[in-house]
Amino acid sequence: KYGVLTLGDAMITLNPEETGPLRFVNRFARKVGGAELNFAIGCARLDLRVKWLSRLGNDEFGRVIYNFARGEGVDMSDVAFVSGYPTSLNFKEIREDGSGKTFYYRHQSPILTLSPEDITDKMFDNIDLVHLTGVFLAIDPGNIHIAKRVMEIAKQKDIPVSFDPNIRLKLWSIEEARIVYSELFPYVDILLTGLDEIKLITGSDTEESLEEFAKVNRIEQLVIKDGEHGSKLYAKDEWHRKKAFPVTPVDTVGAGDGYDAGYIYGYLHGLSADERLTFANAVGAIVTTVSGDNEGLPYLDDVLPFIHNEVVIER
Ligand code: KDG
Repeated sequence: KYGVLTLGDAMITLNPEETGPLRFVNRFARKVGGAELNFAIGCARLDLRVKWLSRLGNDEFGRVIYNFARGEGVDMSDVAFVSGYPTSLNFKEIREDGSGKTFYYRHQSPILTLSPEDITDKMFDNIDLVHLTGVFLAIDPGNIHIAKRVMEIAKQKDIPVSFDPNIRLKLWSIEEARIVYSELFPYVDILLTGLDEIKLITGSDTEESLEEFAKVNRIEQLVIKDGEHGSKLYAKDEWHRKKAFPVTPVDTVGAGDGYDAGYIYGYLHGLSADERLTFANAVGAIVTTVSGDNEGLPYLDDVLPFIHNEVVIER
């Protein structure tokens, strides 16, 4: 099995039991979220080995997240509980079309206690790819030093690095984000980004400017996600495009993380560029059909029948 390392903050997600503006919602289901943890769960369900490096509050909610992730088969050996930093919370709003918004209570996140010295060489043993996202970077200005250390060790060991900017403008400004991203892009081999995000970052989303951006930053694979319109990849001077699968979304939060897991699965298993896009599109689409940030992530056995539109009979 291929091994993946990721790191980031997780939180208790309060998923609304009814759609509409948050201020009118009275009932919530207690779930678990966090971009990098969603990604890790996505990888585990696709039968990859995955280690999620993090810190959790030494509290009841920290235990919920720990047990949940462990139950999903995520390697939790580099997760520690810290006192004095409550586990983060996220109240979600879901609109009638399945689109979501997040309301964070994560100003004192336990991951603030993580420092570059906590990153050791040993964590990279048997790792075939490292994946980071911009959510981790947005939480604290100092996190860039941790991200850089992770990416530098990965480079030394010849481990490819994937990155999803995952812009969260509730956590930092686009100006702050741009500075941090520009320092990290040169380390990135595979960039997985939303079309709207890359426009925010570079100021343009024309294919010409994206090609230039990929060349300047030596990004080997530039993957552009565009939700219901599908996704495309620029690699080796060529564009590949794949349409999205038609689904009726109930909750789109976490679809991008699922997409990333699907793409990385395809990359590690040597799928062709077109097959990678199709596989990742399928994983992202399936995620949107289930309520919750990661509940809808498919198992490996679910993806191919979905792609080929096979009816699975269960009785
Ligand atoms: O990508 C989905 C995540 O964003 C969600 O699970 C939690 O908002 C979240 C975050 O910042 O990680």
